[in-house]
Amino acid sequence: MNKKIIVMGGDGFCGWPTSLGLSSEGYDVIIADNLSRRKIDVDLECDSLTPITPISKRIETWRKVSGKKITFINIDIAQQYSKLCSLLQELRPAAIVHFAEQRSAPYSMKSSFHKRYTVDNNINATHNILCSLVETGIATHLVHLGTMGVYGYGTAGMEIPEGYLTVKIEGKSGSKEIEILYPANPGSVYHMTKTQDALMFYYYNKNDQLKITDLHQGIVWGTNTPATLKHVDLINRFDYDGDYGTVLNRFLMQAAIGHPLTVHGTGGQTRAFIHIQDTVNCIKIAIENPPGQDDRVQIFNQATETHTIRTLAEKVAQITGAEIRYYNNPRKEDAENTLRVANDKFLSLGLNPITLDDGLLSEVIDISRKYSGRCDRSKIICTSTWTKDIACDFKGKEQPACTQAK
Ligand code: NAD
Ligand code: USQ
Repeated sequence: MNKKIIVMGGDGFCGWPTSLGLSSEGYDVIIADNLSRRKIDVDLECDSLTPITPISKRIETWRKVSGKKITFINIDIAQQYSKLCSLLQELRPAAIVHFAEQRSAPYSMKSSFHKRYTVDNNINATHNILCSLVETGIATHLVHLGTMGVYGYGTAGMEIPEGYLTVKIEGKSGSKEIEILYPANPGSVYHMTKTQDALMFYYYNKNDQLKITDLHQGIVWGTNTPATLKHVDLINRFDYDGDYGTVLNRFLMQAAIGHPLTVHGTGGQTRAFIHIQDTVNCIKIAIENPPGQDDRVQIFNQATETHTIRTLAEKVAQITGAEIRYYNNPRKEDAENTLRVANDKFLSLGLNPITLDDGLLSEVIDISRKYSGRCDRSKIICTSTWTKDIACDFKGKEQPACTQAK
């Protein structure tokens, strides 16, 4: 059986623990990454809170502790098309896991440079993979990391289905029901690239019968997995800065270093979450359950629970005694929304979700405390605003603006 998997973006926050997880399970893992995320840290004058080691050291340490080999290939998927084709032709992997995109919404909104880079990088990367699969003609299953954000964060008034929506079309000669891709509603340039990815998957599946699974993932929290805990040199990255840090990990880290929790707006935004170990579990499940030859794009919602940002802040404050502060929202997003997400497919395939109540919040706090000396407090506030007229708020308030007005 072909156990070869190329993990594109395998040096990143989700990609590294996934690579180790798959390697532990006996897959032959090849990481393809251009290390752009590390270079962006240099540009932003910021760094992972955890001290991540160079990719060569990561791989060598993994070989020593597990006895397993991971190969690293430095390639820019968005730019080096011929190299990509040669790689696929030579390796003929059973699956490609595609993490290799610029994944921060705030980074994608910083300036026209950042908007254009995100579009160029993400759309070219995805299109190059699709095009190279057609050109080489290899029968590889593409597993892509998409986002819950493709559905938009308004109140849908229904449970968000897994990718497709049944709609009834009323015409003069009668009505009929069809299934369409759930209407795209991106909330940032980054999220827009993910909605474009979905359209490219739809097309290449229809035209070339490519086997594709698109995982609409929620916000990932946590840092370590059993594999990254095997040695300190395998530690996963931990982003805490205003561009790349995601909300729950940021709150846990802020509490650990005595910074107020930075709630945007009223904190009434509801979002979907998943622990990093469940990301790894879901990807293994997706690899092992490819769509059939003539199936349409398979879409799974990869999220295990939903919470408002305010609830998360209150939960973290309750555990740690941290102060909560409410900041003018740097983003253009609904102040409040409800969100219900179907995730039956992963549950039916055996996912046993890790939730916030499973005690792993304190693990993230402990890691944050351990590495608090590496934190640059000046990088915590989000300074990337969705439009030029939104002012940065460095101070926040004790109560959200709407509560104060009452
Ligand atoms: P990350 O930035 O930590 O990792 C992405 C990796 O891809 C990096 O190692 C980077 O160097 C590499 N990369 C980017 N462009 C590349 C290119 N052109 N060629 C080769 N390598 C390239 O991001 P992450 O948090 O691990 O996210 C991985 C994927 O999962 C992204 O596509 C993201 O949209 C999706 N996702 C992440 C989250 C989350 O909360 N982190 C949630 C939902 C979806
Ligand atoms: N937020 C705060 N305070 C903070 C940081 C964020 O209130 O200090 C709020 C934001 O305004 C937003 C929510 O928390 O309403 C989520 O923000 P986030 O930065 O945690 O997540 P987001 O920008 O949506 O992006 C992250 C990943 C992205 C992935 C997405 C999944 O960076 O790659 O696609 O989560 S989802 O949100 O489901 O679309």
